[in-house]
Amino acid sequence: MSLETLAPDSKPVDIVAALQRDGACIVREVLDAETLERLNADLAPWIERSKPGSDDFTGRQTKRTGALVARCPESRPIVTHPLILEAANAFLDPWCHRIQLHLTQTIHIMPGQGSQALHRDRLAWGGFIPKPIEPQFNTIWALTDFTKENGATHVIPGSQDWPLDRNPESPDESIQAEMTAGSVLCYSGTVIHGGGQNNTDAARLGLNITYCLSWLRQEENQYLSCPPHIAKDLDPTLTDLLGYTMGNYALGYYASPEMVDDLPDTLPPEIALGRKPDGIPGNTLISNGPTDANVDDLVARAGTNSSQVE
Ligand SMILES: O=C(O)CCC(=O)C(=O)O
Ligand SMILES: [Fe+2]
Repeated sequence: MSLETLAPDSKPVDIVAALQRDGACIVREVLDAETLERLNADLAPWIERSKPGSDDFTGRQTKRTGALVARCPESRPIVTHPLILEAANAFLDPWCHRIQLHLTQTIHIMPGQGSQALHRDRLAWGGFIPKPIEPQFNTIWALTDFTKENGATHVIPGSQDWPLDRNPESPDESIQAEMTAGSVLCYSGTVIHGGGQNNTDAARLGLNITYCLSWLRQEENQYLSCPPHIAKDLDPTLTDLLGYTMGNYALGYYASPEMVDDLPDTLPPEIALGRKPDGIPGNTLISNGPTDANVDDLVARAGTNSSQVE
């Protein structure tokens, strides 16, 4: 049993192949030292002020910090990292038109924290998603080195193929994702894994960024963690991932909170951010509603005038 470690110049298809085979893989040294330093400096004040978890699963000696897209500009290029985003899109493509951001969270495992219960992240949806559908593509970026001693993530390669009700018989069935800072562990929503025990006197810091099918509810509510007044200044690649775009024909439109005469009540979310929708092929909601000709007018009336963007 092993976890494949890919080189930094690997292709998205290599990650997808490893995830399909093992449920997880490491891509080593994706972030250079300078990027890592900037990222850690941006995150540190937020982690500093975060409280440890209040139950055993989140970890009473573990600090979790979210809303990273809104709070930490340095996290944004990590969320949209081309290698990872392409791999996530390719991996989840069989089950959706689009993917979206599921959560952003630093996981700061402090000295004395025990192992997290092994689990599958897809249980966030309560076990209702049929087994053949893979809902999720996950990453944990190592922001400190991940070692056996400091709590490197445990993974059971191959467990994505087990029946969903099969649990590991012993923690020894797992292996740990040991990797240097700047490397990233990629894993599916179905593979069994969990945070490790920290036996050292320094914290283990991971940046957990996960993606899911755009027709599922997000674990971290991105419309609240990154509301329109912040999202409107972000890159469209990022705002599409947050969910400010149609997820499918008829999925994700909004109506202006005030009734505005002659305004379609099926507005694509981009209008609330003050910009044109990208649209998705065949989306007649968009083509029947705001067209290129009237989109500026719509943005003026429904977007920036809306209380959602104030
Ligand atoms: O911190 C880790 O290594 C894993 C955390 C995890 O799997 C979770 O919180 O769902
Ligand atoms: Fe997890």
